[in-house]
Amino acid sequence: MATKTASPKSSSAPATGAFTKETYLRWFKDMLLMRRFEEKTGQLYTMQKFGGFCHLYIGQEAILAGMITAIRNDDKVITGYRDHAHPLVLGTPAKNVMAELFGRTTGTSKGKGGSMHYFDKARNLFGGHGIVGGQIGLGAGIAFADKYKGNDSVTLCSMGDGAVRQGILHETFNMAMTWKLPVIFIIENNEYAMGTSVERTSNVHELYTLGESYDMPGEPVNGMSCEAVHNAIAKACAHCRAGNGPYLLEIKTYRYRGHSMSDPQKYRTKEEVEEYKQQDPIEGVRKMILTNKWASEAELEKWDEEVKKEVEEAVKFAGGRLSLHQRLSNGRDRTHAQVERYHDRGCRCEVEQEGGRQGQERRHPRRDRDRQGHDGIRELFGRHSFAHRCAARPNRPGRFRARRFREGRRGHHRPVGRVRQGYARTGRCTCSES
Ligand SMILES: Cc1ncc(C[n+]2csc(CCOP(=O)(O)OP(=O)(O)O)c2C)c(N)n1
Ligand SMILES: [Mg+2]
Repeated sequence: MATKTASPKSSSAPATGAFTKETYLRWFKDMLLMRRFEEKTGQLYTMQKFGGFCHLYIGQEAILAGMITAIRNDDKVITGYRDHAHPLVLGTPAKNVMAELFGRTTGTSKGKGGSMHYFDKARNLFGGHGIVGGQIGLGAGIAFADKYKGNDSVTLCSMGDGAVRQGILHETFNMAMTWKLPVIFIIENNEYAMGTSVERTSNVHELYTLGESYDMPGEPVNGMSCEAVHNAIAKACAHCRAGNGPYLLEIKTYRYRGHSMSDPQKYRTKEEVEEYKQQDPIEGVRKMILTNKWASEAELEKWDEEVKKEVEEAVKFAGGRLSLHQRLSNGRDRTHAQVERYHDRGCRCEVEQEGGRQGQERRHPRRDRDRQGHDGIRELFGRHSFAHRCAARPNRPGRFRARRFREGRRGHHRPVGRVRQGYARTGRCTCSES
């Protein structure tokens, strides 16, 4: 099979203007790979095949397709946690991207990063960051390093519309302009930060104007059009490479899926989502290809099948029996679902882990489920236990129980020893979505 991972960045940035057949075909194939990969990812997550968080990029693909044809190999990319599509478009093989989700050592971050922390040094991808806005300062730092070393590469630092409300944006804009750093700040404005619309967070809704008080040039871009994105990024790159300092792009886009997989999407209507789907960038590029007879309907179908096969192969490569680490994350994820009502009230939760012998991972699924209580949520893995507690009720630490199971005859697990009961110690919060 002619499996095709997204082609790497071009060695020199093409000029703006009319686009060739090759560019359209590339946009089509790149976006198809991102879309099919994420559709599969969503499915696997729902089937609890992997744990952690899962934020899909579906609907926003034109941003990356347009970006990749406008930048050079040595340009750097950094983004937030909605990052599965970034390594794909930069040329990381789909199987390694999938393996990362499954917590495999063959993943791009050796399975330790998961959905929100993709890194690929060889392809100049600097993450994947779970802290909203965390990448803004880091992006400027990468650009500073390039300027210091005398390179003329540019850093593309993407963030969501929610991230622009973080204080770090203003400090970074100020420094980046003062030092004329070669960085393009890309606001991927998909209209919502979780369930909060742009209108509800500030009276400034045109986010590209946020750079004005620092004299940073900025412009809005249609994020459903690869052509518009390519032109805007090519122009911004030229500005940065000429030593003029940073550039701000507000790319107006939309995510078809919820914020993450557990989002009931009560903050928007189905009609609104449908309206954006009518402008789907993949459909737009498909029409362009067919109208110009650059490929036949059958060829487009064939490419789609090839991409689906590539994704299936990636799943096979990454799949199999889940590791202990992965099962632990799955467990943690279930407990996250249970404490979500606390998140809704603006609380933070703490996750504690009480040590145990790593090898003793006997598990009794039914008891596991039964023991997930209201406040102290238990996950039993032999002597390995997890407990959550809500910071809004600091005087009431989450209770946990740990109980060891020994494998009995006919493979049954039966409890051994006394039920240990205690109070969880305060631990580090591992919930980056809290
Ligand atoms: C510093 C910080 N505050 C809050 C959160 C919780 N959080 C996770 S995603 C998110 C919304 C961010 O939305 P946006 O920047 O628009 O990105 P999008 O999800 O739309 O791509 C929030 C508030 C966090 N991860 N980090
Ligand atoms: Mg957003």
